[in-house]
Amino acid sequence: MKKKLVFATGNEGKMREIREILKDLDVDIYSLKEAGIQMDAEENGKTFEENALIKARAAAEHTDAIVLADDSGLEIDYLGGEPGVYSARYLGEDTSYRIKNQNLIDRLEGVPAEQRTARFVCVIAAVLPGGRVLTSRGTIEGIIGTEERGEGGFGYDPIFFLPEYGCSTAELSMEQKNVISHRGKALREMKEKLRDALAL
Ligand code: ITT
Repeated sequence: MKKKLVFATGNEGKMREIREILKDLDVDIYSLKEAGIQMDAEENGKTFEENALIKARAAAEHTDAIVLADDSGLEIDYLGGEPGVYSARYLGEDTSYRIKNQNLIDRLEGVPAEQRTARFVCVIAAVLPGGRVLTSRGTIEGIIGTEERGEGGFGYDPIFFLPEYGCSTAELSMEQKNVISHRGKALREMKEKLRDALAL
């Protein structure tokens, strides 16, 4: 029988990407909702690593499955790394990304392209049955655009511009984004670690 893997996220945009990236791993993948787990982990860590582990450990209390969690965000150099670990909570958790994205564009008004550098960061934490912990990290570099572009992806994707591709990450297909994204990189590294640790 296939092993069960629960991915501890309530973000559906992330979950779509995760399913695609992990589809060749020999496990049955469940979101928190599908696993019937209700949790409200307080993400009070100062780093992506700490928060990913907080989420994974909180979910692991409810299941014997392999548990993974993703903590990710956007770091804008000109803003001293903001919104960083606060990316989901920036301007309020329920504020639309139209508003969040426009606010960041406004804060960078008049700033030249070479100073608009930014990166998406993704840290994945795994808690294995028995309690062993694994982590992996991926980043993608880009610049903050001067307007929203594209309908794909989620969150800050419409303002995250990739100069070498001439488009934002919201203008890529999910498959294209997964090949180069922070989440794609972190999850492919995690896949190898899980294969080694659990002979998957
Ligand atoms: P979970 O904690 O339930 O997984 P969340 O959305 O609260 O969901 P995070 O705390 O990790 O997750 O916050 C990540 C935020 O960073 C996310 O809500 C987006 O605003 C942003 N983000 C992360 N990856 C992104 C991506 O690939 N594209 C666009 N925005 C991204």
